[in-house]
Amino acid sequence: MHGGNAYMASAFQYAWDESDAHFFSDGDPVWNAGPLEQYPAGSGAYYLHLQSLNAEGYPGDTLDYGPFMFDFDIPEAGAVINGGSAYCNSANVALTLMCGDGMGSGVSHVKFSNDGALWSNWENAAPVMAWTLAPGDGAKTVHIQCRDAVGNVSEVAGAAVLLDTVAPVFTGLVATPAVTTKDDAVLLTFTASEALLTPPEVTVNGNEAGRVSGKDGSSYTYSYIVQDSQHDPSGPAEIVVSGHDLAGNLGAMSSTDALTIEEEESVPAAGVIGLAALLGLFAAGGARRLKRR
Ligand SMILES: [Ca+2]
Ligand SMILES: [Ca+2]
Repeated sequence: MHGGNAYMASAFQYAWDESDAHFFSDGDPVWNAGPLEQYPAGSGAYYLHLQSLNAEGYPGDTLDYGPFMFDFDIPEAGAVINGGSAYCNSANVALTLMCGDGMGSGVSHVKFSNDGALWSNWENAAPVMAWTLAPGDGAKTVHIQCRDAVGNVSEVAGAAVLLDTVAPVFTGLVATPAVTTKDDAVLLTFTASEALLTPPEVTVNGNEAGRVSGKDGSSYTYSYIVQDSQHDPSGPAEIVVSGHDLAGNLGAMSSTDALTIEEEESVPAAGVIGLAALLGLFAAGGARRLKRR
């Protein structure tokens, strides 16, 4: 039955699709001469399936070739600076790549620019990449472009950040009253040069003062109750104000000019007697008791 060239393939049925297996039927096209050229309908993984036919048209073995990867789609570029922070306090930043290529061949290379004109060389893409911003404080944009494994190049994307290398400055410290003694309430006012991450820390002779009011880049008011001579010795008090700006720069001011603490006056004995007498007057209502003193 299968004599002569019965086992020799004289033609192939073929199929070209995105499945890794194919069940041939009589309807599949036949290839018996010339090159077999196939084109993908779009990006994706494609397979070429062949089934040999002998001269009498009987099917033999099947062969599956593939996957052949096609990627016609450009990748998408993106990045955030220092984990997405709006501010940075150094020109040396970390770019977290947010590039994607969907089901394509994958992002393989990236390049960066500070001005959109002068670009770095293509570098192998990594999840986090180091970059140096253009010098000088202010708003910065890093331009990013990526390339997939077959060479499709993305549009240019941007990542923005505000570079701030200047620490906040605290000025205009005033203590009211400026001369105090134990148990006095002192109001401390000052001004911060810029917005702060959190309200500044204020200490008097190392003891914490409490915030009354004040916010972001404006005047602050703190209150402090003068403590005993162990905590607040007599003489100029050291007041320290410190705080971080939004970029994390720490600023601090120390002053011994604003507040003087005086030794607590010892209450004279006559004063005590006088007070007791006055209380006695109200308690007893009698002039005789007052007279007795
Ligand atoms: Ca692609
Ligand atoms: Ca600053």
